[in-house]
Amino acid sequence: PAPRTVLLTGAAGGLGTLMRELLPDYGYELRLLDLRPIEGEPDAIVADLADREAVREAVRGVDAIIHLAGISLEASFDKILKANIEGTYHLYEAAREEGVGRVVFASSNHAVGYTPHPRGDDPLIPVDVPHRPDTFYGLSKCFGEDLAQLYWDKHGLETVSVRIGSCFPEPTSVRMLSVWMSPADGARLLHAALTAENVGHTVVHGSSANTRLWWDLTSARALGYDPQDDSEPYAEKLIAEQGELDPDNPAHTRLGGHFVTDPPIWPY
Ligand code: NAI
Ligand code: 15L
Repeated sequence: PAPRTVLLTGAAGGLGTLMRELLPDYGYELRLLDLRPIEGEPDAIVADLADREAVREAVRGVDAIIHLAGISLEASFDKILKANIEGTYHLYEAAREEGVGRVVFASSNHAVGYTPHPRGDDPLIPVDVPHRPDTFYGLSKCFGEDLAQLYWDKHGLETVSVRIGSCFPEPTSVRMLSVWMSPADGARLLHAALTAENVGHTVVHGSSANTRLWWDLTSARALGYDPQDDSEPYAEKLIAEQGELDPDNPAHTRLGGHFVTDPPIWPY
């Protein structure tokens, strides 16, 4: 049966806030979890993914989990290790112990951020390119995807790993024209990932049907995702303000954008 009660981790964050508004329209009852309290949501669970007992209690009785919680940008290895690597492991252990059948994992383009994006007639980036993280942050998303594969193969716990491009109300850079996912398409994709049958562990690219798309949406569409939005109406203004992408700048030619060229965050 289609899931009804869904735990949304990271519910206080940018994407969590957007999805809290949009997902109830699909009939879901959301249970919210975040480190931070959420204004106007007194029932939200305030817990750290480091707290295994709290995480186990939070997953008890839900039909599925949308896992957005974690550090969403580059940070020191220690911080990434705790929040994204150990935190995601705790969540999967709790899901296994409580018999939750499906996780939708917020992976990221930064798991494969060093991948060059297509130019001219090059084919779109397929979903099975090798992991090529551009940061410790991206590396933690590689870990999450591999953890998802392990829990499917060993325990039969299904996951859709969504390598999200940029999900914000509007694209704000020329790069984002290629990887933007409108919030409405984000909700469509999460709904498809929650309801498609027999997903095992499936990796999908998460974006709208952008005119300047860099990656292949085939595996996302196979879940039933039918994106309705395109960043193109924003193109003229953004290009006038920022210029075209520079073919000699890796921050413009690699999928991960500036994550590829930003200085590392010390201490490691
Ligand atoms: P965000 O940083 O706004 O939200 C993340 C939330 O997770 C925060 O509210 C934070 O308090 C919570 N959190 C962090 N550590 C936690 C812990 N140890 N225990 C419990 N909660 C914790 O990030 P955003 O943009 O909402 O992204 C959500 C997820 O989607 C993240 O996993 C991010 O890596 C992923 N993602 C987002 C993209 C986007 O375009 N917004 C693109 C690619 C991936
Ligand atoms: C991400 O993974 C980040 O969480 C988000 O804040 C954006 O930076 C996005 O990628 C992006 O690549 O634009």
